[in-house]
Amino acid sequence: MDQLRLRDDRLRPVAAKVLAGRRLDRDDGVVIASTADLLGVGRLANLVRERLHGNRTYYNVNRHLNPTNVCVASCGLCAFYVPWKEKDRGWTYTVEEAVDVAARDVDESVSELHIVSGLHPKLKVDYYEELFRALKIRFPWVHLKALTMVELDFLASLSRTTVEEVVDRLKKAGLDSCPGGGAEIFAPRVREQICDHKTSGERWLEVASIVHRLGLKSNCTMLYGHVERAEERVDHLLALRVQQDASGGFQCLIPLAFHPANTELDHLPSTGGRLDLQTIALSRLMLDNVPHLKAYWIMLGEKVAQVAQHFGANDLDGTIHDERITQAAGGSAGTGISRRRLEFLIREADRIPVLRDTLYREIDPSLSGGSSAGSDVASSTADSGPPASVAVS
Ligand code: V47
Repeated sequence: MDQLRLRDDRLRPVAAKVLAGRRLDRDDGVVIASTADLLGVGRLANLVRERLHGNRTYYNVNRHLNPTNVCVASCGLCAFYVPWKEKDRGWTYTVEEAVDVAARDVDESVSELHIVSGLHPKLKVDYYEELFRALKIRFPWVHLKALTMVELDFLASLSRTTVEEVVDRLKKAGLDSCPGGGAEIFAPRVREQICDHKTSGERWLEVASIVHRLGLKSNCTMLYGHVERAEERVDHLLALRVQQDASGGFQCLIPLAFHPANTELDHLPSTGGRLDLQTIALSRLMLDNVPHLKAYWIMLGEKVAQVAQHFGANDLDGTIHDERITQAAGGSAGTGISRRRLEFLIREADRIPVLRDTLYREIDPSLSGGSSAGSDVASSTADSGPPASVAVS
């Protein structure tokens, strides 16, 4: 206990539970979320992180693909969508166009396509079936991590069928797992202000349970740093924990730092490093049954994402070519980074880089080929220093 050098006495009973491997409760979470002792909670979260993953930090080689940004939901938090009545300002790819866009950055080194769209009122389940089939034909080695719980729910009602039927059909077409977006903060008070017309928190969790029951893994997220209170962050994590106890399919939590630019909430400030790190630590400590925690460098910035590796995170996500959601909201970290740069960031943070696939299976880097998207766009430079990020396509 002394080694933890806690400066807030309220953290002592929390630390006793963490040291004994016992589950934390809501009151513990509120203390962790509200204490001024950032380094104390960081040490506690790091203890759990090292218990689970030692000195390893995972990363992957991936590309994002957004078949459309046209969306009927009009969420206040989002700068990415174009409303249906202004659809000509946005994009909606045909299946062929979507495959061509993906092909710009997919080679043998890319193990994952992260595919999310707006809620487009004309793109039913058959569009995504066709898209996934076409992507699997063109890139058979690539894992398709596609469609949030919100999109699956929307597709089911648009196609006048059930989520079970949608998932079953999409699995047959090539869907391999689902990303964690759309969870935001489950509290109705918050959803009314940031994503009024979107799937409720309760329904998000129910759809996740269906996805897990049908044999797919998924991720989960928490969007913080807008109008939510500390207690609502804790309750969000506890709701995910209850769901994970029941259905067990979450592989990873990604705390997402809110970016206000170009959204209806642009009067709010961006998050600071303190809230970022304290939220990573809170997440690691409360969500004791989800194995992995991503520090999403696109939203945190490279440097905070590095420090986060000592506050509970054990993953940096990926090379992330062509990310558009954060870019639309004023993200300044850019998108698209080389594998070499990611490895540099991890080593410089005193962790050991481990290349993984979407399901957290280790990949031998020497067997992962490729040139453009993942590995070595910038490593052909003669110097041995860290290569710069690759420009947005
Ligand atoms: O669902 C939208 C959030 C999510 C903003 O599963 C915003 O591996 C910040 O879910 N500022 C998309 N966030 C990102 C996401 C994700 C990212 C990386 C990995 C995985 C995974 C999932 O981003 C949205 C929403 O929650 N978002 N607008 C914004 N202005």
